[in-house]
Amino acid sequence: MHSSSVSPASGAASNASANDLEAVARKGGKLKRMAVRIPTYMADIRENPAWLPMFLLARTIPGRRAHWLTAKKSNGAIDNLPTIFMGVNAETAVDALNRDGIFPDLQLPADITQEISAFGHATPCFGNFDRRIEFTASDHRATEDRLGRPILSGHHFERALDCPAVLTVQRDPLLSEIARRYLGAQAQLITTRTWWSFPTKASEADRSLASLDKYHFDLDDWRMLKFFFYLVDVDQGTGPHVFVRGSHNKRRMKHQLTLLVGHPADEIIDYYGKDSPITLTGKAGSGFVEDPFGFHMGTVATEKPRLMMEIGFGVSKPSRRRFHGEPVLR
Ligand SMILES: O=C(O)CCC(=O)C(=O)O
Repeated sequence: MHSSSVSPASGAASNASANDLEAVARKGGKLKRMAVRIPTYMADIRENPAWLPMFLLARTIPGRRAHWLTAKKSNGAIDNLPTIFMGVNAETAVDALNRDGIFPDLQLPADITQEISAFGHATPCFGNFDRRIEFTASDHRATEDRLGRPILSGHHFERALDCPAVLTVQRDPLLSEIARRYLGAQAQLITTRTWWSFPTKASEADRSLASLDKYHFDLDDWRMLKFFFYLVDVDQGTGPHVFVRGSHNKRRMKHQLTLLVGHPADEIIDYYGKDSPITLTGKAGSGFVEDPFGFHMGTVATEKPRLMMEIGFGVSKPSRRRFHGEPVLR
């Protein structure tokens, strides 16, 4: 996996009225971003009322530290079981996670990559999280033309589990071992998803639902770890993932005391430093693991679609719907 430092443009306005306009646009954007997520949040509270205190407190450093004290030490029971990830040392990965919030050196075997990639190309996905928009990736443009609207993402939802190679990765002991060493022995699988991100001109609301083009952190559980794998070659034109090193255990007070999880690039760069964001590019099969409390984002693909898989671990009972990355739409 290649990682390079980036300094996303922050777009400084040159006079007062431009500043005012930018402030109004930001406010409108914030409201839209919150609005698209509200139905999902309400469904989460109904399914599991314990989600609400997590959602309010896990964004604060004292709240997180207190919860981290409940982590039980992994008993090593699954250490050294056979894994498809040859040559990866769990301790090295966990050291990098503790230090930077990310370990960028995972690699799927070629046959597994090939199988998941073939599955992702052949299996119909759901556009913009909407189960009424079903198409195969090769029909993306035709589907946009037919519907007369941009389609930014295509999720396979529960269909991902029909692919045996996805299950092989999901159940690999090395991933569980890294999760147990980092999150504690309570670590359990909470997500498995495969999805496309397509090059298109998407609305603010669609980009927000797809977690694209805005630094944010995830609040689906008190402590989380996400393994991501690219299933096509990903370069600058394929919407690479970006992670802000060191942002997993340090947070500006302003960002702890707001309900928003997304924040403007300039605020992130000012606080964590211009060299802290890394852009992750790599061949099909390359992967990385990150603590998603650290600021991160996908970027919108400009040239080629990206196919990606996520295997996520947390410490609380998983939500059935979130397991495959499905939000509730209005
Ligand atoms: O698409 C990506 O690279 C980012 C996904 C993301 O931000 C998330 O899962 O929270």
